[in-house]
Parts: sequence; structure tokens; C-alpha cells
Amino acid sequence: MICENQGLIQAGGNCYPNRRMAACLRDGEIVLRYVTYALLAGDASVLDDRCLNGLKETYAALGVPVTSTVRAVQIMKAQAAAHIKDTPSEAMAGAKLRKMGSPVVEDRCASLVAEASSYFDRVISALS
Ligand SMILES: CCC1=C(C)/C(=C/C2=NC(=C\c3[nH]c(/C=C4\NC(=O)[C@H](C)[C@H]4CC)c(C)c3CCC(=O)O)/C(CCC(=O)O)=C2C)NC1=O
Repeated sequence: MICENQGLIQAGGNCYPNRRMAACLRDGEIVLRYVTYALLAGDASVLDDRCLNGLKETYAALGVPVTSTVRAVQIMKAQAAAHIKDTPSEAMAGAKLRKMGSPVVEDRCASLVAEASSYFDRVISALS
């Protein structure tokens, strides 16, 4: 997200200075954590109630840009799908490429990928 929009980390950007960058990274982790909870529960209510409830208003009040937030969630969605399918991108990962070697069943875990994707989409629609 930052690579695509360097203005975020320049004076006036919402990830400037480091304090805001740290808050943004933390928010990304929070979203991933609640998406994980939803996956484990097979239900989005914990994501809705404890993470997304009021977030759009909070972000609006703080001037956190929606388009950049949505882009970050889209990137996490794509990464999550690649990890569930155990098909990380060699081009993106470079020397850090690591395959989990976990058993990948029924059409590369298509139903699990679809379920995870639906929770990321829920985050995007709650913020849009
Ligand atoms: C458990 C549920 C929960 C959520 C979801 C949560 C979000 C949350 N993010 C916040 C701030 C923030 N969130 C961001 C996030 C970003 N800025 C960008 O440019 C990017 C697009 C994006 C990261 C992808 C930033 C920069 C702040 C600090 C804004 C400021 O203080 O000016 C704040 C204001 C208080 C604080 O700074 O900690 C809250 C409440 N807090 C919670 O307790």
C-alpha cells in the first residue's frame, strides 16, 4: 500500500510520522486477527461487533483514507488466499519465499479461500 502511494509517509500523509505508521500496521494486524477469529468461529459476528462496529466513523474522524485502507485489506485478502492455497508468489516473495507444506485439499481449499475472502470483503464494505 505504501509502495503504491508514497504520499502516505510524507508530511501530511496519514502514515506520517512513525506514530501513525505504527497505528496503521497495528490496525492491519487487528483486521487479520478478527478475520482469523471469524474463520475459526465460522461466523462473522465477532468481526462485526468488536472490530468493524463504528470503525468507518472513527476513520472519518481521524482522516484515515478509505481508498488506502481498502487497498491494504485487498492486499491482505490476496495474501491470505495465497497462504491458504500454499501458493505464495515467487515474484513477490523473492528470497523470503516459504511454503507451509500443509495439506491442501479439495481444489486448493477453495471453500476456505472463499470463506476467508468473504470476511475481507465484509471489512471493505463496512469501511466503504
Ligand atoms: C479492536 C478493534 C479496534 C480497531 C479496529 C481500532 C482502530 C483504530 N485505529 C485508530 C487510529 C489509526 N488508524 C490508522 C490507520 C491507517 N492510516 C492509513 O493511512 C492507512 C490507510 C491505515 C492503515 C492500513 C492510523 C494512521 C491511525 C492514527 C491516526 C491519528 O492518530 O491521527 C484508532 C484511534 C485510536 C488510536 O490511535 O489507537 C482506532 C480506535 N482500534 C481498536 O481497538
